[in-house]
Amino acid sequence: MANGKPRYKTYESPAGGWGATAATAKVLMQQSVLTKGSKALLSMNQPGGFKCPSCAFPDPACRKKLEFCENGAKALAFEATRYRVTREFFAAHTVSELMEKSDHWLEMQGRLTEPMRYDAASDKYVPCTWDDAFDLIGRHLRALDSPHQAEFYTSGRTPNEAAFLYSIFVREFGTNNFPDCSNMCHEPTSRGLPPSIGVGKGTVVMEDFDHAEAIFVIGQNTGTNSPRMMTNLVEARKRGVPIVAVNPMPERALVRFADPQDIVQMATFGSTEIASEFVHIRIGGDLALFKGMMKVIFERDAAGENVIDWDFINDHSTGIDAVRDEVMAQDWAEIVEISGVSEEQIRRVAEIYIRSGATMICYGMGLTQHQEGSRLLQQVANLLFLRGNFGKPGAGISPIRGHSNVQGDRTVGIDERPSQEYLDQVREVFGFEPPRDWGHHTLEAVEAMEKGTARVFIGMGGNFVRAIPDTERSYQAMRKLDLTVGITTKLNRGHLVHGKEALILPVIARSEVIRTSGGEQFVTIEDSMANVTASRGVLEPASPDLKPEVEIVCRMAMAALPDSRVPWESFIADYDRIRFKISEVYPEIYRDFNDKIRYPEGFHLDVPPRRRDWPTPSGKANFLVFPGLHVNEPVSDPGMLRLATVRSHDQFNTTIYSYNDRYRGVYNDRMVLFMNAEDRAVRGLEDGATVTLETIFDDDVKRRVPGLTVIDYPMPRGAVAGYYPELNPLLPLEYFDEISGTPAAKSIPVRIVESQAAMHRDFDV
Ligand SMILES: Nc1nc2c(c(=O)[nH]1)N[C@H]1C(S)=C(S)[C@@H](COP(=O)(O)OP(=O)(O)OC[C@H]3O[C@@H](n4cnc5c(=O)[nH]c(N)nc54)[C@H](O)[C@@H]3O)O[C@H]1N2
Ligand SMILES: Nc1nc2c(c(=O)[nH]1)N[C@H]1C(S)=C(S)[C@@H](COP(=O)(O)OP(=O)(O)OC[C@H]3O[C@@H](n4cnc5c(=O)[nH]c(N)nc54)[C@H](O)[C@@H]3O)O[C@H]1N2
Ligand SMILES: [Mo]
Repeated sequence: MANGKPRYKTYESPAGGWGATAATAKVLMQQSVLTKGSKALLSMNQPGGFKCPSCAFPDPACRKKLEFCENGAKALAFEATRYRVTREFFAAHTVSELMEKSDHWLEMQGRLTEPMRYDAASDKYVPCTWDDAFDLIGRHLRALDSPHQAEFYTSGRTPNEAAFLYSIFVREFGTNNFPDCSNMCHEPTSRGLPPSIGVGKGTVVMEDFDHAEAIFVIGQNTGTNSPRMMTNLVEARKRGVPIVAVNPMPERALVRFADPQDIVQMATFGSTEIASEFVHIRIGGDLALFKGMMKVIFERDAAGENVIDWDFINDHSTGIDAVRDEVMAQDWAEIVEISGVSEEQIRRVAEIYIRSGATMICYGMGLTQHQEGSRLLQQVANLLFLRGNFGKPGAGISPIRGHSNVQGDRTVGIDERPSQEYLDQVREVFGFEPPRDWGHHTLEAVEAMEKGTARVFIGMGGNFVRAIPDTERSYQAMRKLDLTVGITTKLNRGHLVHGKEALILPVIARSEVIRTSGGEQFVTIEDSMANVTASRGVLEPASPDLKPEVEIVCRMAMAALPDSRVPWESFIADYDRIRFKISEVYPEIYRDFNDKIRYPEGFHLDVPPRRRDWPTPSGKANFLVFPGLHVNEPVSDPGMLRLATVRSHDQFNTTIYSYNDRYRGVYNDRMVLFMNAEDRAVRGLEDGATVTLETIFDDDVKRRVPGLTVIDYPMPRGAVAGYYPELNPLLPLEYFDEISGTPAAKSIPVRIVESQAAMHRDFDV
């Protein structure tokens, strides 16, 4: 539980500014790392230093100032914390006792210090040697009837070198079972965009912010989840570039922001208005908005206005006619009803788009986590095609990725559906025949656990059981396994919900020095805009008994594959050897990797659509039809509300830093439900009432979360929001985007089933 009384209060100041500076200092102090943390902050995102372990937004080599933000500092402070989880800690608590503790409490215990093995007799984790740990993993993996009985999860903080070796190890072992965090995140980008533009990545780079004439920020809480991007938005606004924010929540930083890195603005208490147009979209209303905008463009084109880039359309694209017919058939009344946006505003936003000679569309989980997230993104591409917004400065599509290396992990092989060409290349370079069939994504992995066909789960980072849907069911599935392994920096729920046998293997973190027999090593990561840079930790490892992720992968491989053809041992000492293999497997993008990575600013991986080169089957940019206006199946229940599960300002995914969400005015509470006052009133509820939410879904499972405090909040009618992961029990495992397998975590149909009058609480919203 939180310390202190829940408090709800509107945040009046601009986001960023002194509030962010104060918060940075406070978190460093709280983790008792003021001097150590401050020293490390000076190296974060600087050439020769390490990459921020928080989000995937690039850091420009050209900016001469400190490149970190409040939330990056938080991530670092919690990683560099003075607190330790030792063998004495485990001796003092059974796993059942630890299960009773909150996620926040677990996080606050600090860094893990040595490998631990679960002992069923005492229900405790007990110390074990690294040798014994690898031995146990090897034994379990070798005993399986089929390699497909193991699931190899990856979270996006894992650097390229470890992820690449992991992908080779698992394929030599014989499966493509690579559930990963991307499956719950930007998978609609990875699967939805290739049919449109030929790549599943964004097409913009940092410099594009300087040339954009309009920027859209859709379904993304920039000030919290990629705060360094605020600097780009502030600069663009100062140049007079219109910024259109599309969001059911009027996120504070997208309204007004003071840049903590801007000394003048800080000294004068100034701030910049960010969104020139705020589109208060209904949850899942974006498709209708995009269709409305396209309709305006097609109408005006038909009236003879020069609003479509016909040169681009004729030279580079195919399929516009079918899209035009479908869009023109949509009815304005329905577009307005489903989007929740007036026709007048849609026309205004379309006008901004039409007037701009170069538009960037940035988006986050507000677009991807819907039942048709992948096809929704194809409509974003359609909209961009109409004005030739690919392959020119200042224009393009910009998924804002989550984890700092989630994009890189996919590039170097963490992919449950690898291409045949890539597999041929693996065979060529490593001399074994990799498995050809698709493996499991995250939801399929859970299904295999439920059925009992999965026997072993290895988690390379992350907190699988808290990140996935249907919490209780997922816990049960996990507990059926023979072995669960958590390769990790911190203790989390994923280690407490475990198989019959279980291991916790603690790793050296991003900010820490990696020393091997070959000397000091660095790793590499790929950011959201396809820049690859080196990351070199500066702090001493939290304990002498930690191992780098690379070594852990190699030793798991050596234990599981005694007859391997891969020289695993050699990779442990010298990471250049791994990078050499990466350049062999990906000669086009990673040629001369070891040379290029030595440039202080790193290098950019080629993204063909930037050159108007389209690696699609048609060789063109494809306009794709997605009929209708619904990204989620309509639900006919008069009491239905659409629930978006979102992040607070003080969390990193399943890691809860505190119970506050400053910009949304919530303190000491995470069990809240943001709701429109009229939706509340028609249900006969008071502001501050406590309610139980229930999922509306056509199976027999009762999914309920009680104890949520209703807060009046400027949500559109019919839309509510609350926090992930607390609300994951409401998200059915079967409620996802078919194309990508991504859970529709932003649009869960729910109803209120029980309520209690408001308790006396400190309310001022
Ligand atoms: N500090 C911090 N940084 C992070 C993370 C973190 O937890 N903490 N997580 C990292 C990860 S892995 C990721 S993926 C990113 C996530 O970053 P975001 O994409 O910003 O993630 P969310 O907070 O889940 O919510 C996104 C936004 O979508 C809006 N939204 C909900 N439904 C809809 C809709 O139907 N339409 C539109 N247009 N908007 C909608 C919500 O109001 C919210 O503002 O951030 C990364 N960076
Ligand atoms: N309802 C709902 N569910 C969601 C989402 C949502 O918006 N709503 N978002 C989804 C998204 S976008 C994502 S990306 C997933 C996140 O899913 P995950 O990536 O699995 O979760 P994290 O909370 O980021 O993982 C945190 C853990 O990673 C470990 N860790 C931290 N640093 C390191 C490191 O350097 N090395 C190693 N080996 N381990 C490390 C620590 O033990 C820490 O506890 O959750 C998804 N689930
Ligand atoms: Mo994510």
